Amino acid sequence: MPIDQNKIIAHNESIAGKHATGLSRLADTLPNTEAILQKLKAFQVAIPSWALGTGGTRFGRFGGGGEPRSLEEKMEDVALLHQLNRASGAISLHIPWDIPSDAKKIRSLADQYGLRFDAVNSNTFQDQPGQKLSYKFGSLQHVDKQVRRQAIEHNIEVIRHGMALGSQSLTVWLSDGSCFPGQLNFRRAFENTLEGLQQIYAALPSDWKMFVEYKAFEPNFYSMTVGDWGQSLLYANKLGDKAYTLVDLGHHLPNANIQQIVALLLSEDKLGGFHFNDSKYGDDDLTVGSIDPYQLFLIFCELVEGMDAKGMDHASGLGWMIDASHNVKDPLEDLLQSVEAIQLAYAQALLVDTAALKNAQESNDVVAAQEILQGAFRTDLRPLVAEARLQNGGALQPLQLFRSEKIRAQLIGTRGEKTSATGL
Ligand code: PSV
Ligand code: MN
Repeated sequence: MPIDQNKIIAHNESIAGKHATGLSRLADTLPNTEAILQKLKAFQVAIPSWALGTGGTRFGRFGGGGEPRSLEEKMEDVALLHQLNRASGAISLHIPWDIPSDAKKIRSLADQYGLRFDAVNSNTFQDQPGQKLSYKFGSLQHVDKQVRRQAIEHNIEVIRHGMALGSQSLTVWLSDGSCFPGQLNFRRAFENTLEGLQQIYAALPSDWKMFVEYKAFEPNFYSMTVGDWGQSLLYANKLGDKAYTLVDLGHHLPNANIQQIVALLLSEDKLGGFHFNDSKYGDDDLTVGSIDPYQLFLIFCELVEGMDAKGMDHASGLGWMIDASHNVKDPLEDLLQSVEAIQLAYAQALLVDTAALKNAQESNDVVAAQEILQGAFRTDLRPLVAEARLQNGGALQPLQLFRSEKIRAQLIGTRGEKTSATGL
Protein backbone atom coordinates (compact mmCIF):
# COMPACT_ATOMS: atom_id res chain seq x y z
CA MET A 1 0.00 0.00 0.00
CA PRO A 2 1.24 3.55 -0.69
CA ILE A 3 1.43 4.53 2.99
CA ASP A 4 1.92 2.38 6.06
CA GLN A 5 -1.46 2.25 7.85
CA ASN A 6 0.36 2.46 11.19
CA LYS A 7 1.47 5.96 10.27
CA ILE A 8 -2.18 6.95 9.83
CA ILE A 9 -3.04 5.42 13.18
CA ALA A 10 -0.15 7.20 14.92
CA HIS A 11 -1.14 10.51 13.30
CA ASN A 12 -4.74 10.09 14.45
CA GLU A 13 -3.67 9.28 17.98
CA SER A 14 -1.42 12.30 18.13
CA ILE A 15 -4.32 14.70 17.55
CA ALA A 16 -7.19 12.64 18.95
CA GLY A 17 -7.76 14.88 21.98
CA LYS A 18 -8.04 18.10 20.03
CA HIS A 19 -10.32 16.43 17.51
CA ALA A 20 -12.62 15.03 20.20
CA THR A 21 -13.07 18.49 21.72
CA GLY A 22 -14.05 20.05 18.38
CA LEU A 23 -16.38 17.20 17.57
CA SER A 24 -18.23 17.20 20.88
CA ARG A 25 -18.73 20.96 20.61
CA LEU A 26 -20.53 20.35 17.31
CA ALA A 27 -22.54 17.41 18.61
CA ASP A 28 -23.69 19.51 21.57
CA THR A 29 -24.94 22.39 19.46
CA LEU A 30 -26.26 20.82 16.25
CA PRO A 31 -29.33 18.64 15.86
CA ASN A 32 -28.34 15.98 13.35
CA THR A 33 -24.61 15.38 13.35
CA GLU A 34 -24.94 11.58 13.46
CA ALA A 35 -27.12 11.48 10.32
CA ILE A 36 -24.74 13.83 8.48
CA LEU A 37 -21.79 11.69 9.54
CA GLN A 38 -23.34 8.54 8.09
CA LYS A 39 -24.00 10.27 4.77
CA LEU A 40 -20.49 11.69 4.64
CA LYS A 41 -19.03 8.24 5.23
CA ALA A 42 -20.86 6.87 2.21
CA PHE A 43 -19.89 9.71 -0.13
CA GLN A 44 -17.08 9.19 -2.65
CA VAL A 45 -15.60 11.52 -5.25
CA ALA A 46 -13.79 10.20 -8.32
CA ILE A 47 -10.32 11.51 -9.11
CA PRO A 48 -9.45 12.32 -12.73
CA SER A 49 -6.27 10.64 -13.91
CA TRP A 50 -5.22 13.87 -15.59
CA ALA A 51 -5.18 15.86 -12.35
CA LEU A 52 -2.39 13.81 -10.80
CA GLY A 53 0.36 15.62 -12.65
CA THR A 54 0.97 19.35 -12.63
CA GLY A 55 -1.20 21.13 -15.13
CA GLY A 56 -0.10 23.93 -17.35
CA THR A 57 -1.30 26.88 -19.34
CA ARG A 58 -0.55 27.69 -22.92
CA PHE A 59 2.32 29.79 -21.58
CA GLY A 60 4.12 27.05 -19.78
CA ARG A 61 4.18 24.17 -17.37
CA PHE A 62 6.21 23.93 -14.20
CA GLY A 63 6.38 20.27 -13.30
CA GLY A 64 6.74 19.53 -9.62
CA GLY A 65 8.54 16.20 -9.71
CA GLY A 66 7.50 12.72 -8.62
CA GLU A 67 4.51 12.83 -10.96
CA PRO A 68 3.04 9.51 -12.11
CA ARG A 69 4.63 8.09 -15.25
CA SER A 70 2.07 5.42 -16.05
CA LEU A 71 -1.50 4.36 -15.41
CA GLU A 72 -0.25 2.12 -12.61
CA GLU A 73 1.40 5.08 -10.89
CA LYS A 74 -1.69 7.23 -11.34
CA MET A 75 -3.65 4.49 -9.58
CA GLU A 76 -1.02 4.37 -6.88
CA ASP A 77 -1.56 8.12 -6.32
CA VAL A 78 -5.33 7.76 -6.14
CA ALA A 79 -4.92 4.83 -3.76
CA LEU A 80 -2.77 7.06 -1.57
CA LEU A 81 -5.40 9.81 -1.60
CA HIS A 82 -8.05 7.27 -0.77
CA GLN A 83 -6.01 5.82 2.06
CA LEU A 84 -5.67 9.31 3.51
CA ASN A 85 -9.25 10.52 3.13
CA ARG A 86 -11.28 7.35 2.42
CA ALA A 87 -13.41 9.43 0.07
CA SER A 88 -11.51 9.07 -3.22
CA GLY A 89 -12.17 5.45 -4.06
CA ALA A 90 -12.56 5.88 -7.80
CA ILE A 91 -10.51 7.02 -10.77
CA SER A 92 -11.76 8.49 -14.02
CA LEU A 93 -9.64 7.64 -17.07
CA HIS A 94 -9.08 9.59 -20.26
CA ILE A 95 -8.49 7.64 -23.45
CA PRO A 96 -6.01 7.51 -25.17
CA TRP A 97 -3.97 9.10 -22.36
CA ASP A 98 -4.67 6.11 -20.11
CA ILE A 99 -4.98 3.05 -22.33
CA PRO A 100 -4.38 0.03 -20.08
CA SER A 101 -1.74 -2.29 -21.49
CA ASP A 102 -3.35 -5.23 -19.73
CA ALA A 103 -6.90 -4.56 -18.54
CA LYS A 104 -7.03 -7.66 -16.35
CA LYS A 105 -3.89 -6.68 -14.47
CA ILE A 106 -5.09 -3.09 -14.09
CA ARG A 107 -8.40 -4.33 -12.74
CA SER A 108 -6.76 -6.53 -10.19
CA LEU A 109 -4.47 -3.67 -9.15
CA ALA A 110 -7.60 -1.58 -8.64
CA ASP A 111 -9.10 -4.34 -6.50
CA GLN A 112 -5.93 -4.47 -4.46
CA TYR A 113 -6.16 -0.72 -3.86
CA GLY A 114 -9.93 -0.79 -3.25
CA LEU A 115 -10.54 1.48 -6.23
CA ARG A 116 -13.18 1.37 -8.92
CA PHE A 117 -13.24 2.92 -12.36
CA ASP A 118 -15.59 5.84 -12.77
CA ALA A 119 -16.57 7.39 -16.11
CA VAL A 120 -14.21 6.87 -19.04
CA ASN A 121 -13.60 10.00 -21.12
CA SER A 122 -13.11 10.14 -24.86
CA ASN A 123 -10.78 12.57 -26.56
CA THR A 124 -11.56 14.01 -29.96
CA PHE A 125 -10.10 17.39 -29.10
CA GLN A 126 -6.53 16.45 -29.97
CA ASP A 127 -4.97 14.68 -32.90
CA GLN A 128 -3.01 11.64 -31.81
CA PRO A 129 0.21 10.40 -33.41
CA GLY A 130 -0.62 8.19 -36.37
CA GLN A 131 -4.26 9.29 -36.47
CA LYS A 132 -5.61 9.22 -40.03
CA LEU A 133 -7.83 12.31 -40.10
CA SER A 134 -7.57 15.59 -38.22
CA TYR A 135 -10.00 17.09 -35.71
CA LYS A 136 -8.85 20.62 -36.54
CA PHE A 137 -12.37 21.51 -37.69
CA GLY A 138 -14.24 19.39 -35.21
CA SER A 139 -15.07 15.74 -34.69
CA LEU A 140 -18.73 14.68 -34.53
CA GLN A 141 -19.83 17.93 -36.17
CA HIS A 142 -17.30 17.67 -39.01
CA VAL A 143 -18.36 18.32 -42.60
CA ASP A 144 -16.47 15.18 -43.64
CA LYS A 145 -18.28 11.95 -42.87
CA GLN A 146 -14.99 10.07 -42.56
CA VAL A 147 -13.86 12.32 -39.71
CA ARG A 148 -17.21 11.84 -37.99
CA ARG A 149 -16.85 8.09 -38.40
CA GLN A 150 -13.37 8.15 -36.88
CA ALA A 151 -14.69 10.08 -33.85
CA ILE A 152 -17.59 7.67 -33.41
CA GLU A 153 -15.26 4.68 -33.57
CA HIS A 154 -12.95 6.27 -31.03
CA ASN A 155 -15.84 6.68 -28.59
CA ILE A 156 -16.90 3.08 -29.10
CA GLU A 157 -13.31 2.03 -28.46
CA VAL A 158 -13.40 4.03 -25.22
CA ILE A 159 -16.55 2.19 -24.16
CA ARG A 160 -14.72 -1.10 -24.79
CA HIS A 161 -11.80 -0.05 -22.60
CA GLY A 162 -14.27 1.01 -19.92
CA MET A 163 -16.11 -2.32 -20.10
CA ALA A 164 -12.87 -4.22 -19.63
CA LEU A 165 -12.24 -2.24 -16.45
CA GLY A 166 -15.75 -2.37 -15.02
CA SER A 167 -16.54 1.29 -15.68
CA GLN A 168 -20.21 2.13 -16.21
CA SER A 169 -20.29 5.52 -17.87
CA LEU A 170 -18.86 7.42 -20.78
CA THR A 171 -18.27 11.17 -20.67
CA VAL A 172 -18.25 12.87 -24.03
CA TRP A 173 -16.82 16.36 -24.12
CA LEU A 174 -16.54 17.84 -27.59
CA SER A 175 -14.36 20.80 -28.38
CA ASP A 176 -16.37 21.16 -31.61
CA GLY A 177 -17.56 24.58 -32.64
CA SER A 178 -16.30 27.50 -34.68
CA CYS A 179 -14.00 30.44 -34.21
CA PHE A 180 -15.52 32.85 -36.72
CA PRO A 181 -18.95 33.84 -38.00
CA GLY A 182 -19.83 31.97 -41.16
CA GLN A 183 -17.36 29.15 -40.50
CA LEU A 184 -20.07 26.67 -39.54
CA ASN A 185 -23.65 25.91 -40.37
CA PHE A 186 -25.04 25.61 -36.83
CA ARG A 187 -27.99 23.45 -37.82
CA ARG A 188 -25.90 20.95 -39.77
CA ALA A 189 -23.27 20.88 -37.00
CA PHE A 190 -26.00 20.03 -34.52
CA GLU A 191 -27.49 17.34 -36.77
CA ASN A 192 -24.12 15.72 -37.46
CA THR A 193 -23.28 15.76 -33.76
CA LEU A 194 -26.61 14.28 -32.80
CA GLU A 195 -26.25 11.53 -35.38
CA GLY A 196 -22.76 10.71 -34.08
CA LEU A 197 -23.89 10.70 -30.47
CA GLN A 198 -26.77 8.40 -31.44
CA GLN A 199 -24.36 5.88 -32.90
CA ILE A 200 -22.18 6.02 -29.80
CA TYR A 201 -25.25 5.73 -27.60
CA ALA A 202 -26.29 2.60 -29.51
CA ALA A 203 -22.98 0.99 -28.49
CA LEU A 204 -23.53 1.63 -24.76
CA PRO A 205 -24.07 -1.44 -22.59
CA SER A 206 -27.55 -1.49 -21.04
CA ASP A 207 -26.32 -0.61 -17.55
CA TRP A 208 -24.19 2.31 -18.70
CA LYS A 209 -24.84 6.05 -18.67
CA MET A 210 -23.64 8.57 -21.20
CA PHE A 211 -22.73 12.04 -19.96
CA VAL A 212 -22.84 14.91 -22.43
CA GLU A 213 -20.57 17.64 -21.09
CA TYR A 214 -21.08 21.22 -22.27
CA LYS A 215 -18.74 24.19 -22.31
CA ALA A 216 -19.40 27.80 -23.25
CA PHE A 217 -16.11 28.56 -24.98
CA GLU A 218 -12.57 27.31 -25.57
CA PRO A 219 -11.03 26.06 -27.75
CA ASN A 220 -13.65 27.56 -30.03
CA PHE A 221 -14.54 31.17 -29.37
CA TYR A 222 -17.46 32.00 -31.64
CA SER A 223 -19.66 28.95 -31.12
CA MET A 224 -19.50 25.65 -29.30
CA THR A 225 -21.63 22.82 -30.63
CA VAL A 226 -22.42 21.66 -27.09
CA GLY A 227 -22.12 25.12 -25.60
CA ASP A 228 -24.51 25.20 -22.69
CA TRP A 229 -26.82 23.09 -20.57
CA GLY A 230 -29.74 23.70 -22.94
CA GLN A 231 -27.88 22.23 -25.87
CA SER A 232 -26.61 19.33 -23.80
CA LEU A 233 -30.13 18.66 -22.52
CA LEU A 234 -31.43 18.74 -26.08
CA TYR A 235 -28.96 16.05 -27.12
CA ALA A 236 -29.60 14.01 -23.95
CA ASN A 237 -33.36 14.14 -24.42
CA LYS A 238 -33.10 13.06 -28.04
CA LEU A 239 -30.67 10.27 -27.20
CA GLY A 240 -32.72 8.51 -24.53
CA ASP A 241 -32.90 7.41 -20.93
CA LYS A 242 -29.23 6.54 -20.56
CA ALA A 243 -28.05 9.99 -21.66
CA TYR A 244 -27.53 12.81 -19.17
CA THR A 245 -26.07 16.27 -18.93
CA LEU A 246 -22.76 16.65 -17.11
CA VAL A 247 -22.09 19.92 -15.31
CA ASP A 248 -18.47 21.04 -15.18
CA LEU A 249 -18.51 24.02 -12.84
CA GLY A 250 -15.98 25.93 -14.95
CA HIS A 251 -17.88 25.65 -18.21
CA HIS A 252 -20.30 28.55 -17.88
CA LEU A 253 -20.26 32.18 -18.84
CA PRO A 254 -19.36 34.44 -15.90
CA ASN A 255 -22.00 34.79 -13.18
CA ALA A 256 -24.19 31.95 -14.48
CA ASN A 257 -26.54 30.65 -11.81
CA ILE A 258 -25.19 27.11 -11.78
CA GLN A 259 -27.30 26.10 -8.80
CA GLN A 260 -30.47 26.87 -10.74
CA ILE A 261 -29.22 24.89 -13.74
CA VAL A 262 -28.52 21.98 -11.40
CA ALA A 263 -31.99 22.18 -9.83
CA LEU A 264 -33.75 22.10 -13.20
CA LEU A 265 -31.66 19.32 -14.72
CA LEU A 266 -32.24 17.25 -11.61
CA SER A 267 -35.95 17.81 -11.69
CA GLU A 268 -35.99 16.73 -15.35
CA ASP A 269 -34.08 13.52 -14.39
CA LYS A 270 -31.33 14.60 -16.74
CA LEU A 271 -28.55 15.57 -14.38
CA GLY A 272 -25.84 12.94 -14.76
CA GLY A 273 -23.04 14.25 -12.67
CA PHE A 274 -20.31 16.78 -12.06
CA HIS A 275 -16.85 17.83 -12.86
CA PHE A 276 -16.05 19.84 -9.74
CA ASN A 277 -13.55 22.67 -9.81
CA ASP A 278 -13.62 26.41 -9.15
CA SER A 279 -13.01 29.45 -11.26
CA LYS A 280 -12.80 33.20 -11.22
CA TYR A 281 -13.08 33.85 -14.95
CA GLY A 282 -13.59 30.83 -17.17
CA ASP A 283 -12.47 27.22 -17.23
CA ASP A 284 -9.77 27.97 -14.66
CA ASP A 285 -9.82 24.44 -13.21
CA LEU A 286 -8.87 25.76 -9.77
CA THR A 287 -9.16 23.83 -6.52
CA VAL A 288 -12.79 23.13 -5.64
CA GLY A 289 -14.11 25.70 -3.19
CA SER A 290 -11.05 27.93 -3.48
CA ILE A 291 -12.80 30.94 -5.05
CA ASP A 292 -16.49 30.69 -4.27
CA PRO A 293 -17.27 28.11 -1.59
CA TYR A 294 -20.70 29.68 -1.08
CA GLN A 295 -21.68 28.83 -4.64
CA LEU A 296 -20.53 25.26 -4.09
CA PHE A 297 -22.65 25.10 -0.95
CA LEU A 298 -25.68 26.49 -2.80
CA ILE A 299 -25.22 23.86 -5.50
CA PHE A 300 -25.20 21.17 -2.83
CA CYS A 301 -28.33 22.67 -1.26
CA GLU A 302 -30.12 22.15 -4.58
CA LEU A 303 -28.69 18.66 -4.88
CA VAL A 304 -29.72 17.55 -1.42
CA GLU A 305 -33.18 19.06 -1.73
CA GLY A 306 -33.73 17.73 -5.26
CA MET A 307 -32.32 14.27 -4.67
CA ASP A 308 -34.32 13.85 -1.47
CA ALA A 309 -37.48 14.92 -3.28
CA LYS A 310 -36.85 12.15 -5.79
CA GLY A 311 -35.75 9.57 -3.24
CA MET A 312 -32.30 9.33 -4.86
CA ASP A 313 -29.33 7.90 -3.02
CA HIS A 314 -26.85 10.73 -2.55
CA ALA A 315 -23.76 8.57 -2.90
CA SER A 316 -24.71 6.62 -6.00
CA GLY A 317 -27.44 8.67 -7.71
CA LEU A 318 -25.09 10.94 -9.64
CA GLY A 319 -21.51 10.87 -10.95
CA TRP A 320 -19.28 12.83 -8.55
CA MET A 321 -16.01 13.72 -10.20
CA ILE A 322 -13.33 16.35 -9.94
CA ASP A 323 -11.88 18.02 -13.03
CA ALA A 324 -9.08 20.30 -11.94
CA SER A 325 -5.44 20.73 -12.76
CA HIS A 326 -3.11 23.67 -12.51
CA ASN A 327 0.33 25.03 -12.25
CA VAL A 328 1.28 26.09 -8.78
CA LYS A 329 0.21 23.46 -6.23
CA ASP A 330 1.24 19.93 -5.51
CA PRO A 331 -1.48 18.02 -7.40
CA LEU A 332 -2.09 15.58 -4.56
CA GLU A 333 -2.39 18.32 -1.98
CA ASP A 334 -4.76 20.13 -4.32
CA LEU A 335 -6.92 17.03 -4.66
CA LEU A 336 -7.04 16.53 -0.90
CA GLN A 337 -8.25 20.12 -0.60
CA SER A 338 -10.80 19.64 -3.39
CA VAL A 339 -12.31 16.50 -1.90
CA GLU A 340 -12.54 18.13 1.51
CA ALA A 341 -14.23 21.22 0.03
CA ILE A 342 -16.85 18.98 -1.61
CA GLN A 343 -17.45 17.06 1.61
CA LEU A 344 -17.80 20.28 3.57
CA ALA A 345 -20.27 21.80 1.14
CA TYR A 346 -22.25 18.57 1.18
CA ALA A 347 -22.26 18.42 4.99
CA GLN A 348 -23.31 22.06 5.28
CA ALA A 349 -26.14 21.49 2.81
CA LEU A 350 -27.28 18.54 4.93
CA LEU A 351 -27.36 20.88 7.90
CA VAL A 352 -29.89 23.23 6.30
CA ASP A 353 -33.20 23.21 8.11
CA THR A 354 -35.29 22.33 5.07
CA ALA A 355 -38.64 22.61 6.85
CA ALA A 356 -37.81 26.11 8.08
CA LEU A 357 -36.54 27.10 4.64
CA LYS A 358 -39.75 25.86 3.05
CA ASN A 359 -41.73 27.90 5.55
CA ALA A 360 -39.69 30.99 4.80
CA GLN A 361 -40.21 30.47 1.07
CA GLU A 362 -43.95 29.91 1.38
CA SER A 363 -44.33 33.04 3.46
CA ASN A 364 -42.03 35.11 1.24
CA ASP A 365 -39.73 35.70 4.19
CA VAL A 366 -36.62 36.50 2.19
CA VAL A 367 -34.63 37.53 5.24
CA ALA A 368 -35.32 34.29 7.08
CA ALA A 369 -34.39 32.25 3.99
CA GLN A 370 -31.01 33.96 3.82
CA GLU A 371 -30.43 33.49 7.56
CA ILE A 372 -31.17 29.78 7.28
CA LEU A 373 -28.79 29.21 4.37
CA GLN A 374 -26.00 31.36 5.72
CA GLY A 375 -26.40 29.88 9.19
CA ALA A 376 -25.57 26.47 7.75
CA PHE A 377 -22.81 27.80 5.50
CA ARG A 378 -21.08 29.58 8.37
CA THR A 379 -21.03 26.52 10.60
CA ASP A 380 -17.59 24.98 10.70
CA LEU A 381 -18.21 21.29 10.05
CA ARG A 382 -14.59 20.36 9.52
CA PRO A 383 -14.50 18.21 12.69
CA LEU A 384 -17.42 16.20 11.32
CA VAL A 385 -15.71 15.63 7.98
CA ALA A 386 -12.57 14.58 9.87
CA GLU A 387 -14.63 12.19 12.00
CA ALA A 388 -16.06 10.59 8.83
CA ARG A 389 -12.51 10.03 7.61
CA LEU A 390 -11.50 8.61 10.98
CA GLN A 391 -14.42 6.20 11.15
CA ASN A 392 -13.67 5.04 7.60
CA GLY A 393 -10.05 4.31 8.50
CA GLY A 394 -8.47 7.46 7.03
CA ALA A 395 -6.45 10.29 8.50
CA LEU A 396 -7.89 13.05 10.65
CA GLN A 397 -5.76 15.63 8.82
CA PRO A 398 -4.68 14.15 5.45
CA LEU A 399 -2.85 17.23 4.25
CA GLN A 400 -0.87 17.50 7.46
CA LEU A 401 0.08 13.83 7.26
CA PHE A 402 0.99 14.10 3.56
CA ARG A 403 3.40 16.87 4.50
CA SER A 404 4.80 15.43 7.72
CA GLU A 405 5.52 12.11 5.99
CA LYS A 406 7.21 14.01 3.13
CA ILE A 407 5.25 11.95 0.64
CA ARG A 408 6.11 14.12 -2.35
CA ALA A 409 9.81 13.79 -1.59
CA GLN A 410 9.37 10.01 -1.43
CA LEU A 411 7.60 10.04 -4.80
CA ILE A 412 10.41 12.13 -6.29
CA GLY A 413 12.83 9.57 -4.86
CA THR A 414 11.17 6.67 -6.67
CA ARG A 415 9.91 8.41 -9.81
CA GLY A 416 12.41 11.20 -10.38
CA GLU A 417 12.36 14.98 -10.62
CA LYS A 418 11.00 15.50 -14.09
CA THR A 419 8.21 13.12 -14.86
CA SER A 420 4.72 13.33 -16.29
CA ALA A 421 2.22 11.02 -17.87
CA THR A 422 -0.61 13.53 -18.11
CA GLY A 423 -1.82 14.10 -21.60
CA LEU A 424 -2.20 17.82 -21.01
C1 PSV B 1 -12.68 20.26 -21.09
O1 PSV B 1 -12.33 21.54 -20.69
C2 PSV B 1 -12.76 19.30 -19.92
O2 PSV B 1 -13.50 19.87 -18.88
C3 PSV B 1 -13.34 17.97 -20.32
O3 PSV B 1 -13.96 17.34 -19.23
C4 PSV B 1 -12.10 17.23 -20.72
O4 PSV B 1 -12.29 15.86 -20.79
C5 PSV B 1 -11.17 17.65 -19.59
O5 PSV B 1 -11.47 19.02 -19.41
C6 PSV B 1 -9.72 17.42 -19.83
O6 PSV B 1 -9.24 18.20 -20.88
MN1 MN C 1 -14.67 18.66 -17.51
